[in-house]
Amino acid sequence: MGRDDKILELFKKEKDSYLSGEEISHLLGISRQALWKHIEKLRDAGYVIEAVPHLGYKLRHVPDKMFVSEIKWNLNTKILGRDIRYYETVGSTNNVAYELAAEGAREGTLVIANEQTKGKGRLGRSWVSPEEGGVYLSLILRPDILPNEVPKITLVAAVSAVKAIRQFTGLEALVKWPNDILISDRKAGGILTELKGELDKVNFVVLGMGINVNTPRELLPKSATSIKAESKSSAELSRVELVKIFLKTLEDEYAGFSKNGFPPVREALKSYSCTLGRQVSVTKSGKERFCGKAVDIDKNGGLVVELADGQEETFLSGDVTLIR
Ligand code: BT5
Repeated sequence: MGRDDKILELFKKEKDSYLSGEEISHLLGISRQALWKHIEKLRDAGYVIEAVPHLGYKLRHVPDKMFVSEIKWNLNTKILGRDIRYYETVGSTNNVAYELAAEGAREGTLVIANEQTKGKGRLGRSWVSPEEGGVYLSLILRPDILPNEVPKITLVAAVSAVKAIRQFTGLEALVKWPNDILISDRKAGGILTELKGELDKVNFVVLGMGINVNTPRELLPKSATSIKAESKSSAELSRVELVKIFLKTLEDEYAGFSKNGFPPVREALKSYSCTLGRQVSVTKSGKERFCGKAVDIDKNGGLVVELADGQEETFLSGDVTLIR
């Protein structure tokens, strides 16, 4: 935790009283002048910090910044987000998390950014990640599963994202198999799961998620939306709160998956799916195209599609377009 984060933590712990400059400097082991510089930096970031002579400082307003101390404040997870790396701007949080994981970072390490300049989608596609508006995060996981089961982690995350958005906003978010989060049939979020492993062993998984929270629609691709655009209120939503709810939800779902396996995830996925029962077109590896009706999610997380000739085809990966 950096000094700014420590100062914020002190303010929040003592939110009803003033903290003297002397006290804070002493607790942090820094000079009054250095403290003043930190206070100015926090003010520049949008924090309103009142300074009253003879009384000291008091925090009056907290902006929606995804600083480490903001996410950690009252976060009730045990593993996810206990170690957090925050970036104002980064290429891709997935790439940073991948490097950290390769260096041995522990399970649950969270990499989060205010903006991505090279946000990644699947298959070399890009993820539009403008500053302030969205959540761009990656988590390092070290699941005890085989590499061919890793796509199930994407589904665990998709269920968690939908549950978190519903809890946070009341909006009817749904999963478009396998990795899209839709609200009113428009894409509001996406998941990118990457792994390092050998044939029969997973070294680590990087679970990346992007959610458009306050992002103005004009900055997004045509078919996309944001939570704010779909909400009735014009108020800005707190990305920090959403992240905390998501981390807790994912931690519970991930623990459930590790303990009970895929069946409960499959049931949840089916109930939150906007794919089942619809006519779809599925593209495999960006090439072959299949059209039919999505009829089931099988026990491995695959999408079962009934083709025009009545045959069923199961897809373990692919891109789905909803036709009607
Ligand atoms: C995804 O890929 O949906 C996975 C997106 C994962 C993004 C997160 S952000 C944090 C972490 N770090 C990263 O670098 N990535 C992850 P895919 O299913 O391939 O969808 C990509 C397509 O979604 C694009 O080709 C666009 O059509 C569309 N798209 C791009 N940006 C979008 C956005 N912000 N909102 C909605 N749709 C978008």
